[in-house]
Amino acid sequence: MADTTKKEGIANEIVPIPEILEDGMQHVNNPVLDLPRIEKQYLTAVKGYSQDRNVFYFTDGRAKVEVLVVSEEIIRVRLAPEGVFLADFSYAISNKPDEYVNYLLEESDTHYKVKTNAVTCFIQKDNFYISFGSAEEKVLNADFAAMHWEENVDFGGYYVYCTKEAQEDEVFFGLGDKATNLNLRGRRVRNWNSDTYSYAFNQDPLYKTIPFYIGVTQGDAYGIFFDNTFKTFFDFAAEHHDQTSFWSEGGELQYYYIHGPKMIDVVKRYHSITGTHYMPPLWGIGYHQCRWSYYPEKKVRDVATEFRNREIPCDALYLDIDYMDGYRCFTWNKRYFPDPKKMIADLAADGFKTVVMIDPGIKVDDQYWVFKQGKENNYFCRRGDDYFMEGFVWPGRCQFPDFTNPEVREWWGTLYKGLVDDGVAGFWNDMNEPAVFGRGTFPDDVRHQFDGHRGSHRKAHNIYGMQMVRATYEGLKKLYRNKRPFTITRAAYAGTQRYSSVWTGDNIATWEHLRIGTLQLQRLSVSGMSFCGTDIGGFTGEPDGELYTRWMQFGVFSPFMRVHSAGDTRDREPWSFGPEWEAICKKFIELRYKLLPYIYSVFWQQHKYGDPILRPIALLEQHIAKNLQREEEFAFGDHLLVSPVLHPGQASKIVYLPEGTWYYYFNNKVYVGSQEHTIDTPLDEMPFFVRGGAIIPEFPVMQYTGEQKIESLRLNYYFSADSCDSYVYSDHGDTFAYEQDVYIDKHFIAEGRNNGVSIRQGEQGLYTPNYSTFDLYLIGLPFTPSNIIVDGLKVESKKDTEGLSYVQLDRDFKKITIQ
Ligand code: MIG
Repeated sequence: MADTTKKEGIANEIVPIPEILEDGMQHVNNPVLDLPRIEKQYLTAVKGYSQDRNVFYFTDGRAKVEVLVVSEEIIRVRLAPEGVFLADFSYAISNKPDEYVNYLLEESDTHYKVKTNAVTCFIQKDNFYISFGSAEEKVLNADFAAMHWEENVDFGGYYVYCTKEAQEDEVFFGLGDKATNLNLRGRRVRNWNSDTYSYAFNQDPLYKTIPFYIGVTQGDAYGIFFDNTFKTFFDFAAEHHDQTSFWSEGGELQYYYIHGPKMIDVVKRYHSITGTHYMPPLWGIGYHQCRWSYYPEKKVRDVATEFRNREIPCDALYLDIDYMDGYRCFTWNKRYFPDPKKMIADLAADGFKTVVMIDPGIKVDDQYWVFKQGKENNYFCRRGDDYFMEGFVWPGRCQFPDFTNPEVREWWGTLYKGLVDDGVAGFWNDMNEPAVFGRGTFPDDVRHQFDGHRGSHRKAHNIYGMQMVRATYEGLKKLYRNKRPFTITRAAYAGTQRYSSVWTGDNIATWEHLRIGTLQLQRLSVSGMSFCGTDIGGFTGEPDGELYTRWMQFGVFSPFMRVHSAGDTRDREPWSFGPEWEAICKKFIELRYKLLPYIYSVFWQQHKYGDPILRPIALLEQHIAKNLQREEEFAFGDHLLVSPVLHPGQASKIVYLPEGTWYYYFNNKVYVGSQEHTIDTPLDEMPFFVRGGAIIPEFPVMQYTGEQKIESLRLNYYFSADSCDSYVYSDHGDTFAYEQDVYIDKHFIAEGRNNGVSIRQGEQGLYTPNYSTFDLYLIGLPFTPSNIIVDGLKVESKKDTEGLSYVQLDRDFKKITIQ
């Protein structure tokens, strides 16, 4: 694939310097700006190499390239233009290279090849082009030009560039939070965390930076993670149909090639280096009600009472900035909340957790303990000339902790103690792009400690929010002792999943934004941020009952399910739009609660194995070209597939179902996969399907998680003449004991035939579940069962209060056969 004749083309190409890309993704032909052009420098021919265990260094005489074997499937490349590498430090990476990997170096006349059991990395001798492929040397990703750089006259260092071939059929996914189509081909995007109130379709950048993409060509997928915290840019065959480039305003050209060829494996392997989500507390995946802001106390109590009176399940109520005293973090407004401890305790007794907001801006006020401590200890960020970085945010004049300093993070973690003692169960970190009124964010000259690798805000901007929520999470972990914290952040960098869930910021109450939300969450999920949600109903503007309700339906299948809205909007509780809409919202929130044991098991798959929670059709069927373009259908975990309704008045919609058989959830009608179907979409239903062969655990409807003890866990088996694996996970629900194997992951292998079904059970983990039996419901059997054998003994089915038959099984059964 690498073609040496192409190099001249690149050298003459007009490559816009990054500044003129400020117009974002809708960038069309660049105006030719009258700016001095600086010659780019390219790697030349390989002159030699050296090896140090799993690291290879290649040189062209001056520049050096490091090729590091991270694992059988992952290879990292770094460029040092002058032969000196920067310190090997990353906030994104959580795991060290695997030292047990098998690899070797092969040399031919034209190439060096670094080979593992899965990947071949080719380094072409005459031009230093680097490419990657399978062990069988099928190339998947190849340089279009040698890695290059350009002296950065503005602030020293280099702009660094990597240009790769883009294949004719290639499509691109990932990049975290981009409000655009799933396939990024033809797009130019950049990463610079930004507070983007009321953002529009295609607006870029937004709040988060995840410089990781997945390419799929000829049905094979690979990933590239460009671990660089400076402002980064990606061009996916936009400027040139046959090239994909990524570059940065500073830092090192350092990227990971992540082998597939299955897209889901690329995502899992990306997680293997950047970490997965920790298990959320069970209540964290229930339904959450938020707004800007619920106050005073009476209002909060009224909302809670309404939920319980109307029997609409809810696990958490949020307090936005107005709970604070003059927007001072870690304080209470005693006029609105005279006795917060009592209020929180009363809410807790009624099954509500309280979540509160914390911002990074600390009010400049010598009477305020947080400011005093920060000032005394020199914890606030300073400008290049040593003056403090000051800016206006909600509290007025503020200074900002340098979360890139480990000592500051430690301190920040302790500040939560008071609120934790008051009973607050979760924390929401906002404005951490960082956002500053008027000027947007910090000026570039602000200095950061960067865990000892000092740098300006250019380097630290994109990880500021991540380090804030990291400080929050790590502090809470100590304060709650063995209890799991619950955190949400708006800004993020790759790896933030280790510390928090995320939401997509200030969206708008429009149908278009409902659609954008479905794209954002699918994209976040394949970019390593599976625990994500939108402001259900839209943050700004006013939804009508129909939009609110359709969004709630999508919300059931959002990993994080929270209604939220701006301060100047009308009421947004599930009952705010009248009884007709309330009934449907209630039905769907109840559906979330029924599905909780399934959803929780999917979170376990994410935590333990790195599986993305939401899976676009492209990820399920990457070998079918047409499916790479589908955006509306997606899977939630292994077995559920949905296609949210995205238009007002929509009576039906065409839904593509992947291979297999699928049960329409609301009436158990069976549809054959690998084709499109027209599905009716009455207001109180949505296209929601269960995979034939699956076993889906179900809870009874509760008003909040843990309200009732489950004696017998319901399992719904959806027949298929096939074999299918299902997992049902449980643990304490709120402790870290799962890290010591105190959990139980039940594994069911169901095998269907036209005249019989058998289900075998296996398990992993040491936890004794609360339930002692299973109630197994058999859906869609093509025969009438006459003989049920459990571990060699014949049993009779039972009838429930609705007259439906089920089989009760000991939770430790080994095998059941139904004929
Ligand atoms: O300047 O705290 O995105 O969820 O309600 C606005 C008030 C600050 C922005 C967040 C939004 C939150 C709001 N915040």
